[in-house]
Amino acid sequence: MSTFKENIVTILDLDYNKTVKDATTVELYNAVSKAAMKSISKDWSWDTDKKKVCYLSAEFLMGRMIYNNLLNLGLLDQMNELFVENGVDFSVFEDIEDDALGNGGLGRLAACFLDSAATHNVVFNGYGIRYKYGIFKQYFENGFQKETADNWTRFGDPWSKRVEDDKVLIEFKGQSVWAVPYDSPVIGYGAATINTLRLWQSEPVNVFDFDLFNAQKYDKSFKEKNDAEAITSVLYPNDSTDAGKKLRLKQQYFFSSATLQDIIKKYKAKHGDDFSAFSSEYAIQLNDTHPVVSIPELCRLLVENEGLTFNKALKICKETFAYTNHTVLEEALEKWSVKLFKQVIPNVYKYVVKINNALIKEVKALGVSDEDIKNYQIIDNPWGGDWMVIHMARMAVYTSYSTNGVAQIHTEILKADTLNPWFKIYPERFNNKTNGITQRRWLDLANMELAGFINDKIGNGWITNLDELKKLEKFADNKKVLQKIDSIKKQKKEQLAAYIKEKEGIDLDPSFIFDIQVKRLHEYKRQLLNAFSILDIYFGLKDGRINKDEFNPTAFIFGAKAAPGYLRAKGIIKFINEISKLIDADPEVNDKLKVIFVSNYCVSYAEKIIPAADVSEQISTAGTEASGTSNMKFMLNGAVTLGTYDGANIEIVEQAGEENNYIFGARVEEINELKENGSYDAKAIYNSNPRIKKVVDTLIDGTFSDDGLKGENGEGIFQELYNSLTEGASWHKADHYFIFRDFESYCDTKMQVNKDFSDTLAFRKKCLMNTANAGKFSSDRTILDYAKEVWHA
Ligand code: NBG
Repeated sequence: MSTFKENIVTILDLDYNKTVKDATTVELYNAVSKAAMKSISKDWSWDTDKKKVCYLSAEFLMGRMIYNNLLNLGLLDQMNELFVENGVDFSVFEDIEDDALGNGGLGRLAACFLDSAATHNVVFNGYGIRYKYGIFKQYFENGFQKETADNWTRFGDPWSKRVEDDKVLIEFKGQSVWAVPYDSPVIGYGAATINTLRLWQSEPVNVFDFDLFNAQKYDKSFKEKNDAEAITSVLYPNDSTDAGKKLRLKQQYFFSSATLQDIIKKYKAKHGDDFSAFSSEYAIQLNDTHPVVSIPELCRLLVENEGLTFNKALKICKETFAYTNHTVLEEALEKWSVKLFKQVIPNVYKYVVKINNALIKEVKALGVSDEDIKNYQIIDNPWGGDWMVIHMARMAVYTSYSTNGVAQIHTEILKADTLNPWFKIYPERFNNKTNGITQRRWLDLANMELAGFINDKIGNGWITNLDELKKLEKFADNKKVLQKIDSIKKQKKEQLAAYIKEKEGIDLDPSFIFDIQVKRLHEYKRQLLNAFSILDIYFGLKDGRINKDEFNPTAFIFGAKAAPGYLRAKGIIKFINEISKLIDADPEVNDKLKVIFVSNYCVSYAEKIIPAADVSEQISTAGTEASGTSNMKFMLNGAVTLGTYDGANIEIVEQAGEENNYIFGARVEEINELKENGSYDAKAIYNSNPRIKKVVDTLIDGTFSDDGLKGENGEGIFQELYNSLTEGASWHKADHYFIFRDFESYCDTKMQVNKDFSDTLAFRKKCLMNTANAGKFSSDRTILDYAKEVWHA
């Protein structure tokens, strides 16, 4: 049999008539990927007797697949050999593949889960949407975020195969489309198990109307095709209008229905019409509320196509579905307008009504009073009048056997607050599964230098059992080891500086502290607080409050995309870019401070940024960040966390020790109290604290210009940000996210980090303690917990 290397050479020859030496990068990429696909073809199948977990998610943020797949297949060395023989650089594919089909932590979590499940032999298949354009590409113009479409398949898509035979019909009111699956292999480490990521693409039933075309009505002749393709054209289409909302609902129904039809078909091939084994054969995990329309859809399919009674169908749903909640933010808990729902999928709405009726009967029997029923109703009018909505989270909790949060504090908040009425009647359904990340991508691949060093010291068992890292603790006081860790960090910082120079054209001095905040841009994540603290340091250095000679030069690095319609988030990006400009132009401080907002932050960028961090900024208002997962990646790569007691930060500090991290700010209890008793007076703090006033006033005192970027009501965006902090807005009180409350303790703690950095080895000891205690945050642990406690797989 020919080897992987030989196959690459053959494919290049057959497909392109080229050799490794003269092939273009794209040709090489396609040949290597195809050869790898060939090597797994006989081990990759859906067939298994084990329990199958179906993970339904609107996002899968896979990142570049080629290196990871080759690593897991054990083929990376062969490729490298071939490349060395032919003078090709190992990292040639860095600019080839993009990571498009997700937005943030929720999508990246799904990708880490796929990797962990396949590595630990859990049958776990992902189902989602094959968007034509994934998340937009971001660039800056005069400090403003601009967006362009990301056509991620422009280099081809060698890691997937179209499965024509498995296409299914999806019916909306007045529109039918094909859902056509594209399957990608998910290869466990050591090729333990090969699972599947199945992404559905929407296609027309009739590609083209010949009669209309003949009649020279060209646009109309393609209408059906365009309407069908629109469904899977973009990730999270702008939903500020009804048309946008409709499209999102269509997307959700599209991939939910396609997936369920697929599962039923596979089930029936084995069991015929007897559905009694369905829930012991399949578990369906709903990743947030986006796929929750699956619940009434499964009822509908079982009743209308399979002839089950509604009660039987409902019972199967309750035994099959499990739901993960990823947010407590009110605006992110999806509620669909009944009117819209009925316009798009009236057939499914009928089952929502039936489920709602069953629910009311059931909770009444449990003793819920008529008055309290309103806290449970799936179909409800929360704003009064006849503006009826469907609460997707409520439907998910009712019609499933498990509801989980993604970090301990988050699960506690769900139980005590967000979903409290449900916890009261179904306490046994609630459980916590703290998120995790895969160490294969986030350490072994992203930081080969550190990984190699760890292997030398404690062996490589950590690659599939991250708890092994604990063995590093015995080196915590070993000077040589700490020096080595410091030099590896420097190397990663130099690499990042070189990359930033190449990508952004910006100079970055690797001897600076790298203080990094990378995540989606959102007010609750408080990038604005970080920006204010930088200004506070800036003014402090200028007026002598901070001693310039004692201050360790620091680079503050940001990466974030703002949702295209989220004006304040875009304003914050502009603000940070303005700060960067101010500092660069000021010779009094520019040898001490640097602010960089990298463009188009994505998985591949994260793989470069995270290993280079000294400080990980995790500064959300306590009680708002469900978990966070970048915090875990930073920890694993030996950065200290500068953070609030929020999300998984709490567990990180619990594992690695408070003395090795930097915690500041109000705890969730305090925030809740401030909210409840209405005693928080942001304006008063602003007026009485000159440091706060000084940095906040830069929004309006002419220090910076927003260059005409407008806010919600047509005022300048900096003015609007200022108002939101000092006055509030129609939908919230002043300083909604308690920036002023935490400002001073944040700045003080940041200065403490800066001071501690002077003692290099003491600082690297903290870093090492973080790496050594990151075991809990492997997604291997998370997946095995789900498998045992939720899926019984
Ligand atoms: C996000 C949370 C993060 C969390 C990820 C993964 C959504 C709706 N939620 O805190 O904001 O880490 O989910 O669980 O994207």
